[in-house]
Amino acid sequence: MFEFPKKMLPVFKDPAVQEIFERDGYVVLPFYNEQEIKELSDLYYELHPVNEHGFFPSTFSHDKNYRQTADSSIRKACERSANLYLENVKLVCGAFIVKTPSPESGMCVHQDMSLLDESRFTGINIWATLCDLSVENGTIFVLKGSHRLFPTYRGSSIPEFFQNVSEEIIDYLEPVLIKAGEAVFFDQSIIHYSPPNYSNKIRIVTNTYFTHKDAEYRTYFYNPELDPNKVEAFEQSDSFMTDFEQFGNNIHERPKVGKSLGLVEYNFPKIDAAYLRANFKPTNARELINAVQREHQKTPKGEGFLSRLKGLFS
Ligand SMILES: O=C(O)CCC(=O)C(=O)O
Repeated sequence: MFEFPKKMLPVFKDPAVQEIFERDGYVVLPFYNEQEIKELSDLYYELHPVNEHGFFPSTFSHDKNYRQTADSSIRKACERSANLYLENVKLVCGAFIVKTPSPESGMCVHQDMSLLDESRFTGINIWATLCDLSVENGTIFVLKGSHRLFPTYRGSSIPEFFQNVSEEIIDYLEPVLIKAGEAVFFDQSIIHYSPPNYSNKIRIVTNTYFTHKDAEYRTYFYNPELDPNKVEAFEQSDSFMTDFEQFGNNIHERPKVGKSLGLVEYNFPKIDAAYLRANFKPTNARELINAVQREHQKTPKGEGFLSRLKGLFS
């Protein structure tokens, strides 16, 4: 089992921003200017596969050209602001994350998969929006401070420490209500969630993953039959995120790429509802989400509604 570093290697130039990030697991900053927003929106409409629906990150696309062009163009568009705020980092992967209007476009309560040795390094997403975000169009919600509850190995084969209380966690989340051009920089180990896009417009954000310049990629896989108390570590290349073909596919299987570094001990932490009550203050997240859902049921918008309407007239 590993421990978090006593002191995170700083990546923000401004110590005050670094402090907020370390304390809360996220920080909101202005990011894209109007021209960058326009260029990225145009690029999305030029590139995106027509059959996308629901929740769709470009990293899940089977179209390698889409994945790679989105990656290089988004990383380039990020450079101006990244240079303003960050130091000693590498921007590893850029992607579009799109939610078409649909009740199926939500993303469950989760932490992102481990991509590094987190005893030394921190993986950070710059989740930057091209449109104003609201609870209605499916903004992100975070569990403030949850990035430091337990050191974890994360991947689709590894049980999550909060899996028995995923639903209850919603009562403690904070919505991140950011405007077009703003970004939330969040630690990949923070617990987060985003409800469906119940508006009548597509929601497009970009996500750019970065880390300290010296970090190397690691992923982790759990096969209890091999050893119930250990996970297998893999060394991966920096192009892992754009080249990995198993994302939207056979993600639960042992990675077909990377070099196995062998088995490492893991204590599989677990929390319950009492733990949440003792450590977090309830918020109005569920009320906000339910209000949008009730409104949608009264006056549905988006794909599900349109296809039902078409069904009535065809
Ligand atoms: O884009 C969203 O709504 C959620 C993104 C997310 O949860 C993720 O990238 O891990």
